Amino acid sequence: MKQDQNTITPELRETPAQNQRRYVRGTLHDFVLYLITDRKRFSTQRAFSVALEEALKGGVKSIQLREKDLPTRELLETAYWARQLTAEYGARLIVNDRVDIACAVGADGVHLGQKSMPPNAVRTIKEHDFIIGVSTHSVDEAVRAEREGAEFITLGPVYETPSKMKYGPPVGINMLGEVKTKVSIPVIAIGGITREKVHELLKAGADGIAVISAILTAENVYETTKHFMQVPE
Ligand code: TZP
Repeated sequence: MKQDQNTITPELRETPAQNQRRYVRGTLHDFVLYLITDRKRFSTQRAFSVALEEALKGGVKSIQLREKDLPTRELLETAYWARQLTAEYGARLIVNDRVDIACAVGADGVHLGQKSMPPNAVRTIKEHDFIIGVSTHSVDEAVRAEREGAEFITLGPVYETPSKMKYGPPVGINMLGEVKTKVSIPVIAIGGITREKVHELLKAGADGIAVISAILTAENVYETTKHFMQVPE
């Protein structure tokens, strides 16, 4: 597929050798912009649904369903719905933490936390065609996630987030650079990311960015998503 010159693609930022190693499976291209859900930012289910669909129309190719407080049955319902919606747009659906829900709805993978099952244990349940990402907050966690079989990691919060208490203090952009020298799986920056930060994150070596508020609370989710998919001038 011919790529737009201004589109964030790993190829534009990596040497061919690195590129071959990291993106050999192709699927991880979809994580250059990784949208994470938070239905509580919306007053109605309908508004939540419209926002996700606008983001998909705007070009996002991977969505993590992260609705940690939902009881299992409701989460399952939501995951079926999210699976259908993402499939309509040819996008990946990754379920936060719940390997069982991910398997039940035919999600593309799971995103594990530091207290979740380790990736190698998940792999014994789903051997093939199942992407495993891990949230990390330090160099040690990043290295361990890779050693345990993560296919990509998120690292953050890189910047201050409005809900600092929930996600911890910012790790800073320098840690991103350091992690990049220690792991060879893709590193997706997360936490407090706005469109203006994308350029410096890519320069620091991020293979992608993960976002909640900058997209989900945007006035125009469709245009904002499209804008995120373009490298700043
Ligand atoms: N993990 C680290 S920061 C964060 C998560 C889930 C939240 C990111 O949200 P936002 O609104 O993009 O800063």
